[in-house]
Amino acid sequence: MTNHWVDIKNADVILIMGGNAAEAHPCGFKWVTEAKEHNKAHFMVVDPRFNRSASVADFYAPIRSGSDIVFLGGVINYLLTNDRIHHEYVKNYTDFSFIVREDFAFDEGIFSGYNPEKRTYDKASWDYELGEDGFVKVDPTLEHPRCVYQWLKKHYAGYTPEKVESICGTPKEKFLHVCEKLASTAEAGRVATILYALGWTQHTTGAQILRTGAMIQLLLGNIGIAGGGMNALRGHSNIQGLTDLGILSASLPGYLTLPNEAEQDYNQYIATRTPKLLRPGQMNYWSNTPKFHVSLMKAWWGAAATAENNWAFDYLPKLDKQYDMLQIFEMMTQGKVNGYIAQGFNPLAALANSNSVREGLKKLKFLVIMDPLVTETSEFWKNHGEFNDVDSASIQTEVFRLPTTCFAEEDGAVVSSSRVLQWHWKAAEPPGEAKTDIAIMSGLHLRLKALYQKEGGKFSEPITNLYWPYAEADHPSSEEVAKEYNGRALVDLFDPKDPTKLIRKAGEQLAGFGEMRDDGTTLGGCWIWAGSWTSSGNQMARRDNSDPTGIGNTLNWAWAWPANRRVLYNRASCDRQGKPFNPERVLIKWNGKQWGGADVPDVAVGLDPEVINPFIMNPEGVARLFARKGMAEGPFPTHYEAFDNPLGYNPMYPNNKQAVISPVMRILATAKDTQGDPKDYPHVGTTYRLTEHFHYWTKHVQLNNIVQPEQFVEIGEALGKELGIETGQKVKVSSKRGFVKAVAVVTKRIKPMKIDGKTIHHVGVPIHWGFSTTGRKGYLANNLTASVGDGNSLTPESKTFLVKVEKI
Ligand SMILES: Nc1nc2c(c(=O)[nH]1)N[C@H]1C(S)=C(S)[C@@H](COP(=O)(O)OP(=O)(O)OC[C@H]3O[C@@H](n4cnc5c(=O)[nH]c(N)nc54)[C@H](O)[C@@H]3O)O[C@H]1N2
Ligand SMILES: Nc1nc2c(c(=O)[nH]1)N[C@H]1C(S)=C(S)[C@@H](COP(=O)(O)OP(=O)(O)OC[C@H]3O[C@@H](n4cnc5c(=O)[nH]c(N)nc54)[C@H](O)[C@@H]3O)O[C@H]1N2
Ligand SMILES: [Mo]
Repeated sequence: MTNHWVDIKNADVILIMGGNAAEAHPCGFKWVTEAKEHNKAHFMVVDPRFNRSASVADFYAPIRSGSDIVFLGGVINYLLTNDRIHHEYVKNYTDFSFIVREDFAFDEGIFSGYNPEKRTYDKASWDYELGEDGFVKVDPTLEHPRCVYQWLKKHYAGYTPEKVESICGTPKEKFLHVCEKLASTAEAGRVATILYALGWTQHTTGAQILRTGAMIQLLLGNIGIAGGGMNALRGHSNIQGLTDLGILSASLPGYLTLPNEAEQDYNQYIATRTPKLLRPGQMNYWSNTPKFHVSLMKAWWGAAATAENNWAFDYLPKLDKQYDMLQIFEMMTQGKVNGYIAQGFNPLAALANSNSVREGLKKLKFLVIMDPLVTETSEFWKNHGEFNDVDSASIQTEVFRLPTTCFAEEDGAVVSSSRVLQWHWKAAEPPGEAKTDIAIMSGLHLRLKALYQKEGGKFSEPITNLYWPYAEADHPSSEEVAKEYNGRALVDLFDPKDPTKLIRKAGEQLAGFGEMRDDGTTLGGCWIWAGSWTSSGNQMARRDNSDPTGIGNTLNWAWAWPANRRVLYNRASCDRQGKPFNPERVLIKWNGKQWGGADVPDVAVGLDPEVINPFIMNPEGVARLFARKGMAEGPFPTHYEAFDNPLGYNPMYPNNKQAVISPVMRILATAKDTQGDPKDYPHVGTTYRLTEHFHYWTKHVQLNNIVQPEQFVEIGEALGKELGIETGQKVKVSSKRGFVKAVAVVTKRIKPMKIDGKTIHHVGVPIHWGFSTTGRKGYLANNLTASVGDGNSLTPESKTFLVKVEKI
């Protein structure tokens, strides 16, 4: 979230699109209710189903699953053609006036630089035009035909209300209602928030859907504003912490990135991560990368990370590809993986295309499961009749189960969607042989280290030299690990401006990332978390919820990254002179001498408010409507159909076969020949959650099984009538990849849509069933989905696929 849960109460307009917060985030959803009650907020839901959130909304509009970019592109078109944008904000704080390179082009769904054989882009032309001084050329009059504003207008001109109706199935007047309500927040005194989750992310165009939402918020001047923002309602408890810590294949902690295969040279690696300024007088925060990177290397390898060995740069893997889960499971099916550790992860149930995942698991030599529970993955080798019909005797994979504790059985911090790190305390002793994840991982590490030390081995230094300064080597405490993330001084640190002034004594905790150094004198495991455990103690354990201004920021409750800031980019809530756009909801303001207010100011260096623009993480200082080379599909979000799609062509660019599906969609070998044909699979399937279950584990809990006892699928009344299916009857739902059998719920909540003249029905498949359960067994929803992913995030397309429904 750019903002935070409580801040939703400050919104005038709320759009939930691509999420169902009333169902999946019922506790945080109360802030939507607060906004409605105390702020008369207008609350809108756009979803293929009239879902639980829609049932308490002021307004609901249907949309065909997989078509959100048409809808949101249509909103951009509406805002630009009707001139409903926040002019001052857009002019000063975005790249509206920046000029784009002359060789950048777009034609019928494809940008310049496309190689159809390799399905990749050469992104060279996707850039601003630079002057001789190295800075981007701008045209403040906005008349230059290649300025971002003119490009935007041109790119979205075809995204008309009529197109939205015919491609998304959203009636034109409903679409225009959403446009009008969002547009009402272009004025400084009003603000809209956008709340989203998997209905946006789990598409092969997912990352671009989110971008389109963010572009709308920028045009409206709603980023950095109380009650505004782009707010990802995150999933698992602490999944925010997972991304913060970089537990993704290509990431390092704090959104630093691993080198790729071509980056063998340390200086080159650092140089590409410390970009040059693109506009005069700006400040690019990533220029601090070496301080964060070196502090991280010191945390991992201690004395073994030296200036001479480039701070152990050679110890980092250099990636030849992104080893995300789709990739690993593809390699597994090809017999290229010996062993796999599933830690708190149930891939057989969770990952797309379960049948292919199972084939991969069968080819492993060994599989380690770290989980408090038995899972489908830990039992993949066991015959469960129709639900997991395998021949156990033929499976050679050796499976080890290492029982872990769960969160209530250990101390630690959980990071919420709000970026708030909140400490919690152990409530119970673990049962049986269960050990904490830290103890298990430490045990593995120490044994591997001992083996390498005894027997030697190729390039063992990254393991044998790992810095391990914990009191009990086989069980570091949560406190020790948390303090390491924050960082500490390794020697006495003096003020760079006044070398006689001591700021930190050797061993002392750092106060924030501003104290990190690139000369090996500081250590810190996750720079964005610096400040969470300072010399005055554990900031995450703070529990003072006082809120002097009433805006909801509670700066003394736990601790938020970065720097305890509650609303990111809050500098953008004020004009260039530092005067709040909305004097009624002040986050920060400039009093002529300094910044102050209800939040930690997001300003770079010095206090001159007129010089440095608010988006200091970009070398141009402003937010990008033109994404330059940042996205795989192109600088402007563009509509493509899903891998499985009901039309077989792209109704936005009907004359171009290259642009039917995303031209850079990740299509795994395991997805080959698995694309569904609408002739065989005419309905649009989607998967989702129910409040009463949490993924695949609450089916071990009797109470949850009582309230939600049996697997079901939802179809609309029209489809029910067409197929002669009534509520309570058993149906089979199949895709090109597999099938599920379940009880039908025939509902008014799903209505047929007319898409480019063709009638389309949606079929809803809740995800929670499987065969490892103390309740009734069911089929894995992911029997239906394909091994394809978004070209940027590699997220599987769980939200749109083609199915056929039959009565059994
Ligand atoms: N009770 C409960 N709560 C949970 C979870 C749980 O398992 N149980 N899981 C947690 C996790 S890990 C996560 S990630 C979150 C997920 O939170 P959400 O994303 O809110 O949950 P979902 O139910 O997966 O999907 C949300 C909505 O997306 C809609 N949708 C499908 N396709 C499209 C589309 O193309 N466009 C639009 N606009 N909408 C579409 C679906 O109809 C559904 O209403 O929930 C978290 N909360
Ligand atoms: N078709 C379809 N597929 C989906 C989705 C969808 O909407 N549709 N949603 C996707 C999303 S957003 C998610 S997040 C995934 C969820 O997929 P998973 O994360 O694989 O599902 P969970 O059942 O939550 O599995 C987490 C496991 O962690 C264990 N666990 C709990 N606490 C601890 C602990 O402290 N330590 C360890 N080691 N283990 C612990 C639990 O017992 C559980 O077995 O599913 C994804 N798959
Ligand atoms: Mo999730």
